[in-house]
Amino acid sequence: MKVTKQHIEDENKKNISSQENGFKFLSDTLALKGHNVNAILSKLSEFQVAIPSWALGAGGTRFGRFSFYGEPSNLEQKLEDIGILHTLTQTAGAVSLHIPWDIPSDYRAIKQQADALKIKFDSVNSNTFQDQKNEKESYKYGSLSNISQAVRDQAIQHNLDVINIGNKLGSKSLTVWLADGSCFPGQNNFQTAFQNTQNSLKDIYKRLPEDWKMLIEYKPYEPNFYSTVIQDWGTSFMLANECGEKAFSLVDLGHHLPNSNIEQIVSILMLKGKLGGFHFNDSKYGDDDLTVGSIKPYALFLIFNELVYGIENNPQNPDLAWMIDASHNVKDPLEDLIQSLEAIQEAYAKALLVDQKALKTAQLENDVVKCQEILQGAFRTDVRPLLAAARLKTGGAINPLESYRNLKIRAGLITERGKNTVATGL
Ligand code: LRH
Ligand code: MN
Ligand code: MN
Repeated sequence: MKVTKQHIEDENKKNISSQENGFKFLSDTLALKGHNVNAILSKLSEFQVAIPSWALGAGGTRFGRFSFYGEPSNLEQKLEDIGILHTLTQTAGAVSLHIPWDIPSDYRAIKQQADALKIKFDSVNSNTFQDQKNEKESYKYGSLSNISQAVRDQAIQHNLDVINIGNKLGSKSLTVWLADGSCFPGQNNFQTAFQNTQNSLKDIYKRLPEDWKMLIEYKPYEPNFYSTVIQDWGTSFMLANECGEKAFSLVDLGHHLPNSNIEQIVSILMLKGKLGGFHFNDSKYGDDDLTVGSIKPYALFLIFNELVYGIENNPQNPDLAWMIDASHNVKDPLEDLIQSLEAIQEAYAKALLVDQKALKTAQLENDVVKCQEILQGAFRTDVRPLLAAARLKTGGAINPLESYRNLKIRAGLITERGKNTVATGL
């Protein structure tokens, strides 16, 4: 299934006049307020988010999984799906692989396919939270933190293998998320588990290629329900500092206890030059992996406000690896990802509209009301014509979701792949 230039042009003809009207009104209004609309459009076009190879099939819970027809069943088909997303949205120019779920069988062919679709290989993710076929040791009681040196060695070697795979594809970072922890008080010695993890991460870090980064993800609970070794940003930050200057924290929006002030975490990590990557999703209760912006769009905007501030003011912080880490049980995964990409661009565009100079002045005057007005003024702006204009500039669809449906892409995928497909991964 391929979305052609012609498809998009035909689709865009249907929406072009309302887009032009909406864009003219918005860009005139923004220009009057002193915004450089072209600069905003360029920033939106440049902002590319990696699609995780595991989010293209229908997700599930431990209570069941309801498959979605026409799901990709191998890496080639997953790249095809990301190609469709990227052609429509012009925002999904990267893929993030989870190993061993998506090991390429033919590296040259996969690279060629990705190049043709203009998809880069972003961070590679290791997996020591599941036991793999033919492996000697089990991760039941932890991986990098395990009390057994043999288990730790196996987990370290897996991470080195993942780096090696990523290297062949052009990836430049390794993302480590550990499920390690304990289910009951007394099960683990906190200090031993932490020290083992630190030593194991340092062993991996020592073998990281010169131009690579290591991104350390944290999460307070699940699958362990009493303690998690890398439970929060502070722990991840400590470990990154211990490893060295190429190690960073990775923030996954769903990996916080309810009501955590994520924007403040983002801000301070950037100040310290230690924010390396980002997993987008939304959450109501925990690590729900819901569509980005579907539950707390204002929080997402505030997070982007800090990201924009950090990108402008914190040269000590490197470029970030952006990825969507969402999945859903009841939606077409591609439609879900289109919604997430739109929500990310929307929050980014709104954050770019924050008048940072006026905000600083209002802060210096302790004008609390004005500070709030400045942020909410940007948040309340309907920026959708800006997003569509940015997409149009590079050949994308004015309305990706509508075009996805009009072009009957899912039906095409079902015809090609059949009804009873099962995606690999979670
Ligand atoms: C853990 C996580 C991590 C994994 C992915 C599958 O909850 O967010 O990023 O690699 O989910
Ligand atoms: Mn994640
Ligand atoms: Mn998660």
